[in-house]
Parts: sequence; C-alpha cells; structure tokens
Amino acid sequence: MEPKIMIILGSASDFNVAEKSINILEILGISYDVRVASAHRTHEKVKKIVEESAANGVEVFIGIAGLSAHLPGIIAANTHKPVVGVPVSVKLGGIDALFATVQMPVGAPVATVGIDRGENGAILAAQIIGIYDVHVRTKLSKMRKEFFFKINKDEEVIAKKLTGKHYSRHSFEIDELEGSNEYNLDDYDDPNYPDVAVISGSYSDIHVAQKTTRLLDKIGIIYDTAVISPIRQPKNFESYMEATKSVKLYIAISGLSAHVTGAVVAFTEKPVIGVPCGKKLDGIDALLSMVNMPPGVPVATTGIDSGANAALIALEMLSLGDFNIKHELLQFKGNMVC
Ligand code: C2R
Repeated sequence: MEPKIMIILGSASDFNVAEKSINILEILGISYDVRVASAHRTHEKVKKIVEESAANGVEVFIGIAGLSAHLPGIIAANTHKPVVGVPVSVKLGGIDALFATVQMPVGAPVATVGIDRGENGAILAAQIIGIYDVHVRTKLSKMRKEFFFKINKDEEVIAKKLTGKHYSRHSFEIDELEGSNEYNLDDYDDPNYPDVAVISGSYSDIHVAQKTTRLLDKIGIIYDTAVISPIRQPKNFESYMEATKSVKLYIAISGLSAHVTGAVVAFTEKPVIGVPCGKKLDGIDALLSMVNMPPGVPVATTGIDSGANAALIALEMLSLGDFNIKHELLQFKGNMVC
C-alpha cells in the first residue's frame, strides 16, 4: 500500500516526537512512511523523497526537526502538497526550531503545530486528508469524543480528592453536550456553498485578512468572511460557527492573545489555519498562543502577518481533491517572481 502521509525526520534523534504522530496514524488507520533526511546534511535525499512520494500518492508531508529547522521549509519548496511542520525542542525550548519552521516567505508555507506536538501534526495531516475523505473524518470525530470522555474521567479523579469542608459540588447535565459536531455532507456538493470561512478577531486585523482574501479571489475560491471576536461577541461567534459548519476549512486571523483560533478549533473538527498578527511584541504573543495548542486540537499556524501563506496552505489542502484548484495553484506558484 502506498503511504498517504510521509513523515520526514531531520535526525533519528527526533524519533520520540515522530512516535506521537505514528501512534495517532495507527489509531486512525492512515498509511504512512517514516524517513530520516536532513535539509542541511543530505539535501538531495530530501528532494528525492519529496518528489517521488508526491508523485506516488503521498498527500501530506510532516517535517519534524529541531535547532535551525529548515527541513519542513525545504520540503515545502519542492512540492505543492500541504506540509505540516513539527518543531522539536533541542535547544532554547524549541523556540529556534519554531521560528525556523513557521516564518516562511510567501510561496512555500509550512502549516506549523506546537513544539514537540507530534500528535497534533498527525491530527492536522488527518484533518487535511479528511476534507475529501468522510471515513477519515468519522474516525477523527470518534477520537475527539474520546478526549471528551477522558476529561470527564480526569475530573472525577480530582473530585474524589476534594475533601475540604467548604467544597460544594453542583452537578451539571453534561452528557448531552457530547457529540455536537455533526457534518452536513450535502453542502459539499453545492458549488455555491463557501469552501473557506475567513474569521478576523477585529477590524484592526483587516490588512492581514486582505492578503488572504486577495489570493483566494485570484484563484476563484468561494469564501465567506466575518469579523467576530469570540471574547467580545460570544453569541455571534457561536452563531457564525453554526452557520458555516459545512465549509471545508477555516482561516482565523488574530493578534495579542490569539483566542480566535483556539475558539474556532473548539467548535470544529475541520482544519483551522491561523495567522498571528503583529500588534504587540512583534506578534510573538499571538504566534505562541496560536501554535502551542494542547494535544488533540491543532492550529495550522503560519508566519506573523502572513495572510498570503494562509491562503496558499488552504489552496494546497483544497487542491488534493479539486483538479481546477490544483491547476490554478501550480500556475500561481510557477508565476511567482522572487
Ligand atoms: P542530531 O541529533 O542528528 O545531531 O540532530 C534534527 O532534526 C535534530 O533535531 C540534531 C537536530 O538537528 C536537526 N536537523 C535539522 C535539519 N537537519 C537536522 N534541523 C534540517 O535539515 O533542517
């Protein structure tokens, strides 16, 4: 069986992070291969693996590397298929690898997940494949429900330890909350239904959002766009998520403590691409709060203010099942003058 996901490690010393990805792909039943190739030490090998596997049916690449992690970027330079980057903490708690992975120039985006978050890299790769594969979506949904039950069980364990005389427990009806993510598959066949929802947390993010929408316009993607903050307008936000639940993926744009992406991920099992905006600290606050999501809920993070790369990642994801988008994407990339 040809693999659908190609995992490339910069070194065998990254294997403990790769194992987290492997465990998820085994649970989801998605075929994968694992290779060791370094962009710095063996760049011809990286190129060969990427070109041959892309031609032989690999749909998503996962690049896992520490230090000056150029590996995911070099994978992205050699393919129009989506590339997921997992930075590894070798020095500086992995911040060096995170910046090297995420801060890609326009044209070769890397959908970056949190430091050492191999499991989120695999979940994101599965979500991407799931855009056009209902079987994978269903399995992902099941996995997500297991997180719900785990959290409930953990809460029970803590409750047993609470013996203080002022501890007073209210019991909530929470069982009915489980399983709220239903897919409306019919809308996938409706050519007028938007493929993408672009959500900005504030009007002050508009200049970044415009970089995204300009590119989506250029390729002819149908998208919806909204400015809604889940913190300032929680009810409107919930209604918007409900109204757009049949899009294929979300792009969320936000600065400061970027809760917008986290809130979008909480409401959907579709891929969520995040763009951190540079408002304070040059956007490092938004980048870190966006990318370092807990296991189970990845955000495909792009570079700071990189609205165009967010659109490109979206196009790469959509091109897996749409020949016209693939054609437009290849033309666009081929015409880029650097
Ligand atoms: P060694 O343990 O082999 O010295 O590698 C690897 O991913 C690993 O995390 C130490 C770290 O160097 C990283 N490495 C890269 C690249 N190649 C190796 N970042 C690359 O091409 O980007």
